[in-house]
Amino acid sequence: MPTNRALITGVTGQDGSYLAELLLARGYEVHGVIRRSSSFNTDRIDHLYRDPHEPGVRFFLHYADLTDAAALSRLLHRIQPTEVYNLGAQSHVRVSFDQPVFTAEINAVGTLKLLEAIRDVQDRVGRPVRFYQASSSEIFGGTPQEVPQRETTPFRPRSPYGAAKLYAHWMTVNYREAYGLHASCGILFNHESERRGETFVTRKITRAATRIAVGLQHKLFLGNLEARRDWGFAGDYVQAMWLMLQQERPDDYVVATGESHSVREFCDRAFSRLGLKYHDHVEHDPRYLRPTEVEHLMGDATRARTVLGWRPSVTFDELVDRMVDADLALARRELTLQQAGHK
Ligand code: NAP
Ligand code: F7E
Repeated sequence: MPTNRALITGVTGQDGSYLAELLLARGYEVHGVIRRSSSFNTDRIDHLYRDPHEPGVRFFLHYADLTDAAALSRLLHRIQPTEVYNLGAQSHVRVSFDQPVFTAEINAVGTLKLLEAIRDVQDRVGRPVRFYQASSSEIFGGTPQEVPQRETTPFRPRSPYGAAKLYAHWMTVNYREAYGLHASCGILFNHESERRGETFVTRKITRAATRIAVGLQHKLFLGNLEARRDWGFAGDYVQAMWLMLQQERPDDYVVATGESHSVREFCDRAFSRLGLKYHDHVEHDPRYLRPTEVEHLMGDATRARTVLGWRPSVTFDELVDRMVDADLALARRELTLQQAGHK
């Protein structure tokens, strides 16, 4: 019987899938929250899933939702996890301007519902539950901007997403101070991978550039090319999440590479790897602009480095290259299927 039992909300997402892999490799029993969907939404974790009737299975999935306090509470009482990672969210900043109330209900109040359920189960069972909150560099927002941003930088979110994440951040800090919960916030800067959702700018670029390279499309429409982000590799960032919960004392940590690049630079690198020039294919579409933009995010992860011993292992160029290479394989497969009349 594993002594470490983790519950992950958002297990079907980019980070959830890498975190589940990490925890399983470390011998944990892992429980993931999934949402009911009319189509399959478990692509990123299918390789981890085994029939629960088989012996030795340590990965389990449960239906619940961050808006459903009763289901969260029931799940916590049933599983009695030693660690809870709250990664579930409406995570798209642009979409949060279209659905601000929905975003707040999941990202802000959903986190509060989970914190309340943890407080309750901890009191009843008498065993501590360690909690990780997926905070975001979007809580810094900006204007006037302090660059680089660190744990002491003032928060000034510029989107409904950022504001909802800031509420969840402060509630996590409050539960730590008010109830002694071992609760930590990872203020993570942008992190990407070949598993990144296809409407975030990095993946949108690598998907389009590779489809253009094999002749499946010709143009890519983007918004603000001058925004700068601190882009790291998601596989590195889930290590930092785990390390936070292994500390004797809970705290909040910036997790970042310390380097920033513009969206234009990302396009340049991605298209160049394919022997293309981005300005021959990229066009502007104002629909992808945000009512309020965060112009420059770059993190100072000194605390994570000194206390957790955490360091990023993938450079910007390596990140772009691995995403392009993975998407090129997908684009080639798509082309083959199309040529065989399957699409
Ligand atoms: P993601 O790929 O968009 O995954 C989000 C996850 O949340 C998915 O599993 C999604 O389920 C789930 N979810 C959405 N609504 C939910 C609800 N109402 N109840 C339960 N689960 C729900 O996001 P990610 O990139 O892995 O990011 C993980 C977390 O870190 C998020 O909280 C995000 O806001 C935060 N964050 C991300 C970054 C980044 O650069 N990636 C940086 C800072 C912070 P479905 O698959 O069913 O949609
Ligand atoms: O945009 C610009 C856009 O949507 C990055 C989430 O994981 O990281 C992510 O939020 C930049 C912005 O990520 C397009 O205006 C230009 O300046 O890839 P993104 P994000 O908004 O930084 C933070 C840390 C999180 O916490 C979030 O969950 O790229 N941009 N043209 C575009 N962005 C998109 N999506 N699409 C475009 O066409």
